[in-house]
Amino acid sequence: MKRVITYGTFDMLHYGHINLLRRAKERGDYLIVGLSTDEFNWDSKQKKTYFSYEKRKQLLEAIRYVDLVIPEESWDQKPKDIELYQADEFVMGGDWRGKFDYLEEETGVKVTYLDRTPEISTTQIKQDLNDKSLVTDGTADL
Ligand code: C2G
Repeated sequence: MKRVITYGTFDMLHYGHINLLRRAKERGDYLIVGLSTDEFNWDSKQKKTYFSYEKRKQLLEAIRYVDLVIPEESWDQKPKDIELYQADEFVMGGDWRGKFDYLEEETGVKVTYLDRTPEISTTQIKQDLNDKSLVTDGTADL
């Protein structure tokens, strides 16, 4: 069984996240997701998530591509996780390209970066939701 591992915040889950998880799962048989805790997001990524860790975990566990969700509490837990969960491949979106190459030397895991899905991000969603011009008065133009 080929085991794949990836990490992220996955706040306000959208199709860019789903595309990443689907392609990560396609590279093996079992997908582990290291989900950033609320504390890690705030302390280490200065991110305030819309959904709490428990809600984000619930959403991820409902996705058919995801087999196990574990907490991501620090930047440097990856080698231990790779060992503990016997991951054969580590997958991240292309915005992280090069940042985790050290894992290959340190653990022997195969490191793969997949292209990001263009034009969608949690930040973009928040900006669009703040854009009043996108808000209709509820009367559809029939
Ligand atoms: N992603 C993507 N396409 C998008 C948006 C996100 O492929 N349009 C990918 C990211 O590249 C990442 C994953 O989806 O691989 C999760 O994205 P985030 O929730 O933004 O995760 P991030 O904040 O990058 O945290 O230790 C690693 C960090 O926890 C990654």
